[in-house]
Amino acid sequence: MKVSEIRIIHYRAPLREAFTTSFGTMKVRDTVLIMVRDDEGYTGWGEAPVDNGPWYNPETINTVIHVIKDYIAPALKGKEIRHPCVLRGILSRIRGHNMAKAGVEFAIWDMYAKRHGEPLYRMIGGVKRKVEAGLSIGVIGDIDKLLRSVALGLDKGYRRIKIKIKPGWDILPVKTIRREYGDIPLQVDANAAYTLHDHRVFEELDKYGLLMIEQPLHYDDLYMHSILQKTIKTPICLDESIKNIYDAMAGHSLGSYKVINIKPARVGGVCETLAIHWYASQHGIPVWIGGLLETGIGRAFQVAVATLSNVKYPNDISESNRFYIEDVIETPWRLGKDGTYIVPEKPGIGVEVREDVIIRHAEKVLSISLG
Ligand code: OSB
Ligand code: MG
Repeated sequence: MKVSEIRIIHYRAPLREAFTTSFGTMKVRDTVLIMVRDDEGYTGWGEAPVDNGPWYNPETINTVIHVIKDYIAPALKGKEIRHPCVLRGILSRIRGHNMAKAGVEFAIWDMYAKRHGEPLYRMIGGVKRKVEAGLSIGVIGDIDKLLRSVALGLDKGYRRIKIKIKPGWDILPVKTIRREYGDIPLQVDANAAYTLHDHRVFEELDKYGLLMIEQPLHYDDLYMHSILQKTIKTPICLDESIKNIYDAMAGHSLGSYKVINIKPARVGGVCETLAIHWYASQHGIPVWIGGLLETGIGRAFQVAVATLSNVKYPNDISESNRFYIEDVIETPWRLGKDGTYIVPEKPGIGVEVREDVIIRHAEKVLSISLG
């Protein structure tokens, strides 16, 4: 197949509830949606779930639009794409910009699977028919509100609770949740808010039987994490620090982590996700799929990769209506009572994209013809 058109959409929708991490608060969701069309008229959708600034990773709305328009689109012009993973070769001159690459790769995967009349999860070797969801709760800063959110999450069936922590909001919330809700599956995510000087916080957190501590130290670090992991028994899970298979290999050799949170968009797409997933599988390292407040389109890719065999923990895949008043897909993601999503069996990502909703919330639409 050949890509004949790429449409880049800056999508902006208010969040139903603000989401606070150690690096900031998000009230409105700015993201980039991508549509591709091929020479036979098949289409596919993807999402580059960036933020409105370089907060979670270095990319922004404008860098994603710029890199797709000025580098990715020209590189695809006239190229025969036999399989979505040949994109890694075609785009290899472009260093970094994983989310821009992922957004386009996702759309090409959706289109490729539709051409083959197969659901995406089966085309990538997924084996699960249902995927488990966990809830990620932001830094709330109020114990009563936090406890209500935990109760609500457990009530909805989410299979584990993750709370965001930062200095000053770490031990007390964990201790209180343990006191009120006992031995529930619980983990914390620091989003790189600590240094090794804070080792006492981790020694204390180590007493609460957490499933894992996610990204405690610097977002690019592997070495300091390896030192911290030696001093605590709770597994360290890396998120920000693992941007590709090379980071995964280096971190494993150093002993920096025991679990990986793979966000397909962070690592540059489904193909890199597969590489990391199978590397981890061979080395006995469990993984799970992380999220970035994706719309229903991005969630569909999370669901597809969460069907892989070495995904061993619940994934950060929230229901559509948790963050969005109206999602961009026809059957919004809804959790079953058992805390799982049923994996769509329809071709491609298996959800219908609602262009009417997208147009209503589109800040900017750019259409590039490669014909
Ligand atoms: O570190 O996992 C993270 C959201 C925004 C930025 C970073 C992270 C998160 C989440 C994901 O915790 C929550 C979700 O998508 O449901
Ligand atoms: Mg994280």
